[in-house]
Amino acid sequence: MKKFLYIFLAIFYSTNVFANQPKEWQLGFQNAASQSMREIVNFHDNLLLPIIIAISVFVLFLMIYVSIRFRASKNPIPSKTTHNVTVEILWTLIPCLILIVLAVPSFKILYKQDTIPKADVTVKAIGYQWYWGYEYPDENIIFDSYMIETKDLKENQPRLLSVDNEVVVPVNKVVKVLITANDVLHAWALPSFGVKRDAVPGRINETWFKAEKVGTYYGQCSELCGIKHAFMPITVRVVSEADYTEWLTGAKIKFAKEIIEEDQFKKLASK
Ligand SMILES: [Cu+2]
Repeated sequence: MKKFLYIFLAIFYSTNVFANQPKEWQLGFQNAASQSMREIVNFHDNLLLPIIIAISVFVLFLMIYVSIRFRASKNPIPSKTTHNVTVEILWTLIPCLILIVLAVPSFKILYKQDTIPKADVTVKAIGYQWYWGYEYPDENIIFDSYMIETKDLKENQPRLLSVDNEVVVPVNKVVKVLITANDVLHAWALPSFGVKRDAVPGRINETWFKAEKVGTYYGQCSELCGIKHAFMPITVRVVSEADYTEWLTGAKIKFAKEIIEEDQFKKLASK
């Protein structure tokens, strides 16, 4: 009994413990950190879920009703009714109307996500078996991002979600993500931003997000890509504009894509 009480409490009080990563006994979505995710959650919680619950309850009621009302013991001679025009029109029309009611806001959200605003930062994510590689095409930065093994985890680093080199982006800026893969299909997914796109070899998909809160956000590869599919997490650190500029300066040296000339190196280092 005590165990159930703990589970119950965990479900209802765990919301604020870890804002940006999955939590134990989680039922709903992760907390939204972008406008698009807020719209997705709103659509799901306030429209989709009530309709689904209403349909399920209604069907359950009908099943219980017919089981009792038309049970064999009370109806020794079964009815021969096969058609009822009114009922048939209703059970065709009502589901159609429900679908239209769902489709309109759903497509609205979908198309809004599909239109990429002018990007402030562009990041290219490349899926490999089994880690992610990142490039900042405008900044001459390239690096690989491997999961940290459980034994090497530091405090506050969630298991199976932390990586050695995180993607760093500025807060409240449009980040365009170009997604591709080098070997097999992967998918770049970050629940808090409402972002999920397939990484297809030989093709570049794109998506975007605008993170509204500073923090660390965790995602995972979401396309079954082989034996270590579960071990190629995605970590995005959203930082202030100033911190981002500082990170860029260091990263341009540490993760330089092309070899930098000595005087250029000095120029960068002196910044
Ligand atoms: Cu993968």
